[in-house]
Amino acid sequence: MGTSFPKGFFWGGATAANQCEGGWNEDGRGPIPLDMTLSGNKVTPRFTTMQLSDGRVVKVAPFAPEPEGAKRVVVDGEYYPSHDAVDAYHRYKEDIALFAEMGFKMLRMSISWSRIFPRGIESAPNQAGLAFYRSVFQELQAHCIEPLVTICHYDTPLYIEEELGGWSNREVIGLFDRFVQTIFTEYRGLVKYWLTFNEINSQLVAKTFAPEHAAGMMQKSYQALHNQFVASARAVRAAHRIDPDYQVGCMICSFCDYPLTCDPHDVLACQQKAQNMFWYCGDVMVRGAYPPYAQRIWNDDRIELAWGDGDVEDLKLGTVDFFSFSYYSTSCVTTHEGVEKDGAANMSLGVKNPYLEYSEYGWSMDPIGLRYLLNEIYGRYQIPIMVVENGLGTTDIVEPDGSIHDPYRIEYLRAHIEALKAAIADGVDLRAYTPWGCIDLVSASTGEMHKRYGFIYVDRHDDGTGTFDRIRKDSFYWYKKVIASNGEDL
Ligand code: BGP
Repeated sequence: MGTSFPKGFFWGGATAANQCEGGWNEDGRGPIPLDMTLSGNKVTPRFTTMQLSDGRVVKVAPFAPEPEGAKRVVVDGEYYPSHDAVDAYHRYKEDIALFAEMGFKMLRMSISWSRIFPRGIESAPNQAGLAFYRSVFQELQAHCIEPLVTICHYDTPLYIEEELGGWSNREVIGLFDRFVQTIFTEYRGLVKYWLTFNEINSQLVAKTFAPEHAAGMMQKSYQALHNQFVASARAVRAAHRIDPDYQVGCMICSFCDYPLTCDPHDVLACQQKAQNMFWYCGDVMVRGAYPPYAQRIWNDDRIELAWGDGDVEDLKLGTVDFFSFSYYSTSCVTTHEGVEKDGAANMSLGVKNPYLEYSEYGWSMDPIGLRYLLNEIYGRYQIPIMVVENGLGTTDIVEPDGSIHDPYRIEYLRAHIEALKAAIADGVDLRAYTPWGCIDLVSASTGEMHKRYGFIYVDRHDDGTGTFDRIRKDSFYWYKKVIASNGEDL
């Protein structure tokens, strides 16, 4: 092909605090909604246990409206995956040593907001929380691994969600300001790359999962998203003020779709889905203003956004330095009836593509789509890009001799790295690749442990048993070789 990965390319992996740390109530950390949510079974995403105002305890399905006045509660004897997760809070040094052994140049990780501000509203940060991440960053620095830090990865403090009404309340922007300014000041010299919100567009899927509650939910979701756009833009401005070397990116979940047929209705529906679910966020965060088609979206969903003084200016002046996204699978869009839908717990929300193979979780595997999407994004924005999540979530088997053979994972990642290489040859300015769950961790959509992505296996199981021992899978040795050859030896 001629073109290869550039020198200094950031090979690495990605994690998130709530899915790997555990230590949910240690050293002053405050709870987040996910700490109060039960693991579901294989096909049912997590339920939330809530106490009604009359004292009764009920389980509330994902995306269902929460009963008035109900509070999330933790019930004795039930298993909450985030409480211990894979115990990275206590084992991060061992984990970082393993990442270094693979040759990682970058680790995408997140800071748990409620370790720093337990309820989100305190006027002074929790020193133990600050010290924890300082120690993690120093450990990474000692191993020459560059952190890429997600500031908010699905873990807004519970207090903000329950008492303040979450992100649809504008006040939260100010609380986020204080949080980001604290960490930007604290970690100067230890961190350079930041992402504001993980998969900021994911809150838009509620409509498709729960159409019966769509009206009120969408008004709330779009307002919450607007407030996050403003908070993110203000964070970019604060970062550049505090340290001109800071680079801040957006992080968007890739809804990458194809029209199922060449019926123009399908083609138009596909274009509109991409605008609604993907470009809507990228356009605001990269270009600094809502795109013209936003008006169509607001009209369709009868959205009326409340704007604050200064929002227009913040959005305009707080555009991101680079674009990042998660990529797992693609989907199809059709206006025709009777076509089979994608698998459960799959955010792509489309119909099956007859040309693709599917994982056991019903996620399509489409490396060509990655090259296609990278070209689409770069053609539109022409700013550096990082692919900060990608991978195959599946069951792994530990052999009697302790080895783990995962050729399916190697095959998936190899094909996707080839697609990255092809996109670079197409002219895309790609800077980093951090596959998801580089060490096994709790699944976001199912709360399971046995949906594994890692190069490193963790002995932890769906019922909460296990030793937390770390074991190198075959893919560990393969990825090490890939990194050592800068993507040549696949
Ligand atoms: C993304 C999230 C991650 C992660 C990943 C895999 O949407 O940003 O937090 O978990 O998906 O999804 P899952 O864990 O549901 O397999």
